[in-house]
Amino acid sequence: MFDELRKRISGAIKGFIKKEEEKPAGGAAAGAGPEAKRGGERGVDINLSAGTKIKGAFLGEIKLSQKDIDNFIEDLEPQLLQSDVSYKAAEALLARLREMLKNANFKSKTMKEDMLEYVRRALFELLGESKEGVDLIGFIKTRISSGNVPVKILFIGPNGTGKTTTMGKIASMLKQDGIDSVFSASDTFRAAAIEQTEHHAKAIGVPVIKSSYGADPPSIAFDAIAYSKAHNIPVVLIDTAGRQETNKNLVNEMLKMVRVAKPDMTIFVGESTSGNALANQIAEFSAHMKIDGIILTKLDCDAKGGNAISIAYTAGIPILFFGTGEAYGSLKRYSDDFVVNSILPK
Ligand SMILES: Nc1nc2c(ncn2[C@@H]2O[C@H](COP(=O)(O)OP(=O)(O)O)[C@@H](O)[C@H]2O)c(=O)[nH]1
Ligand SMILES: [Mg+2]
Repeated sequence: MFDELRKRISGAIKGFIKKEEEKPAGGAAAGAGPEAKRGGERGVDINLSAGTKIKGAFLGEIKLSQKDIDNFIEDLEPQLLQSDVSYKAAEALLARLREMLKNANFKSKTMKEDMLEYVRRALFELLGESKEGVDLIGFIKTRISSGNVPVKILFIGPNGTGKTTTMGKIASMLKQDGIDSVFSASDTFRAAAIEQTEHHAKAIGVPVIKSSYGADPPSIAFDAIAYSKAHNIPVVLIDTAGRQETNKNLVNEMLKMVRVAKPDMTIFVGESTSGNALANQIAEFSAHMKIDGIILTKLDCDAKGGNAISIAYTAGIPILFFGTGEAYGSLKRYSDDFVVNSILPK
């Protein structure tokens, strides 16, 4: 989880500091001239070259020259891109970092830790701009206490991303808070999908409304909603079939589902491991229907981790949860803190 991103960011910082330390003294003397003076109103604007580093060590404070900042940003950018951070998110992050570094004073002893702290701050700033997601469980509780039930949640997304499993995780989470739900086994397309939904329903202890393979998915959702009303079950969780690509049939089926079930919330379930394809999938789905939130699954299998940042920053749709394993308990509510501290723990 985020391992590659963490390693690559730390590696870029270490490499940058090491490179600067290894600069030959001769080159340093030349570099110390104009670079050292640039923007030097504080008197400690020092190019991190060997000659000026003595001054830096002496003064105990280092200010990076423009050239040093440029070098570092150039080192860092490909590392971010290779960890699945999208170009747009990487550019935005680096622009913030660049501004921060311009005004930064470093202690020579804690240079590495200080640099890491600046990257953390830039990440917090970037994620702070992304759209804040609703607290799904809180939303459901508010609806229940105002008697506005059933609350209908629709799960959509490509094949195999974890829709059914995630639906189970949400049901389990609700159950822990004493809230009942009913499943609509509306994936009538994929082999064994109905049995899989029944398996989860049994394990969690919730009813499931099902039909046969090939049956009309919205009509099953319709029945599940009727069942919830008849049995006083406040939440209906509606599964759907995914396809590897969105196609016209699937879109029509989805639109019919939205018309019939009138979901209160439509959640896109996507795999964080699917790299740059994920942003396209989200864009394709949201071209046809309103997506209220994203659940990013398989973060535990995602060695790179950059997609969490890309999607949070770029999609314009909030991430509600991360799936971090196959167990029902492995659903982590999204927070900027969780992302930044998982990438770069303090
Ligand atoms: N490691 C891991 N596996 C997951 C996660 N979410 C789902 N899965 C697994 O992904 C596979 C496909 O999940 P499924 O719910 O059937 O996907 P669906 O086709 O979208 O309904 C199953 O083996 C799940 O156990 C997750 O967060 N982490
Ligand atoms: Mg499924």
